[in-house]
Amino acid sequence: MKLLSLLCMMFSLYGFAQRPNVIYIMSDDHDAQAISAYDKSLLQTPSIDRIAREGIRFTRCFVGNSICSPARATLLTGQHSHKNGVKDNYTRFDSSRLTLPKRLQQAGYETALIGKWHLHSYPTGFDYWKILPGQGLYFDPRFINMQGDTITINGYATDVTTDEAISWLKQRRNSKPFVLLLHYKAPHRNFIPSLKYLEQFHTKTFAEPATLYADTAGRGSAWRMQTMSILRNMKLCSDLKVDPAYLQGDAENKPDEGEIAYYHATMNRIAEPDRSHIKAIYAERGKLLQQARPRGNELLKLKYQWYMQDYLACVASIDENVGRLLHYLDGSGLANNTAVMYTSDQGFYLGENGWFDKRFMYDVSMQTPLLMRWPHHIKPATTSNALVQNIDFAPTILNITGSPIPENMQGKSLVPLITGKKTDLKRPYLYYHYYEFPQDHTVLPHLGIRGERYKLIYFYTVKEWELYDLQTDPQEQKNLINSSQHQSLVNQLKKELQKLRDEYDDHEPAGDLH
Ligand code: SGN
Ligand code: CA
Repeated sequence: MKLLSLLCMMFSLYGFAQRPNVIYIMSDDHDAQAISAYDKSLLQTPSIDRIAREGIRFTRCFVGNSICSPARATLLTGQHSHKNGVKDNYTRFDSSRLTLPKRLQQAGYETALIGKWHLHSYPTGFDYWKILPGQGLYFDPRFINMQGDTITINGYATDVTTDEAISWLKQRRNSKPFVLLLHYKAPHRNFIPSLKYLEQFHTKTFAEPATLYADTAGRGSAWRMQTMSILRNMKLCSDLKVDPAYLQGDAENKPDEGEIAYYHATMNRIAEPDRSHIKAIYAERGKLLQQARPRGNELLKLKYQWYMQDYLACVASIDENVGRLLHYLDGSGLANNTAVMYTSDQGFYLGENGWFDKRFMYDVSMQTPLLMRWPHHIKPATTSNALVQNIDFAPTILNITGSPIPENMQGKSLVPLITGKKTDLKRPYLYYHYYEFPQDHTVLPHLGIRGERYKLIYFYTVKEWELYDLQTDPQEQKNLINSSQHQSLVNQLKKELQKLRDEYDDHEPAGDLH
């Protein structure tokens, strides 16, 4: 390995640099607000921030369908959901498609995928892969390897997934450049931190978002129907790990058998002595509930804090592991010629509107973090406010590797933005289409466009439109669709929406949208 690094360094010194490598890191449900490069109010993420400090941070990166499998299919194809066939989490990805990794292989790259996959078919186009089945497990995760065997690797998923990535990098023997997709399972629900970070976070108190206690009065059907409420839908036992023993005498909060079984199964995966320590911390939550019997907003107040403690502790593990990976790149001589991207499959509600989960076209869940470092190509500490979208990721990776971008990819390369050649992509509106209903949180299907200032949304199964002015109302609390001053804008935006539907060739629902 030492010899290999020495050779790499000699090649770059003498200008025989190989084509660049790319490491694409994608966490699951990691909201930008939980990255200190975006927002310092919740936690510090020094290692993820380092990518931005030495590279670029996108402040307006969005997805086209804010949910897991569709985002992953978009990464592979550079296409919106209606084109790549994966509109929801239950659809199998057609693995015979000519995807990003296959195109990279054709271009002479070595390709690898480690971590969450969630596309139901086996991965194709990767020289190496090791995936977490389904959503994956936090403790002692199971992986499916290329032989089709399911193996258990002891440890905490975020640590283990990073170990696997570093050992793949270490054992590489060929001289090809590589693209590695590293997909963390964390911080997906049910949020189960490692003891180290639970100990750090369980005593912290976090500022409440302004809309934590928002209610549904005066809101549209989709808002009223969603089941993303921390108060009503986040479960005490399975989500917040309150020991069911403490809830037995509380008729209103008594967990059902399924939840109790889930709680025990989850805890039993944690090896001792950590399990006992973790359970002791969570027992405190149970004791508090047993004594205080909080209801309504008082209960929400507690649930929100516990949610944040667990979610952010999961994020802290990711940050530590991103640090480990960057450190390995530094030490191995790979850092100089490797572009590193950090993103998530979409944003996530951290209590705004009283919610968790994603799905909605509102900015909280439509936005996704995007940070990139590529030494000698990206000026350190650059910020881009350009409207970019996850359909752009595949074209960007192809462009970095010097490979052609095929016609059927609907996104654009971000390389002109990251290298400072351009400041925007001449694409005034981004397209969005969400489908999955009623699973898992009864969010009605909708589509729409997002521009610099305005967002138009159409919940077509109930024929309800929404318009938001993101400049005066960034939290999207005031639907302006019936405002008389905005009617000509509404008509113009409807035309823009139709234009984008034609351009992207999306004809569902059929006919004109009224
Ligand atoms: C699970 C979660 C849901 C979540 C979906 C999809 N429930 O079903 O809250 O929306 O995954 O998530 S849980 O009780 O199992 O945590 S996604 O990231 O795969 O889209
Ligand atoms: Ca997700």
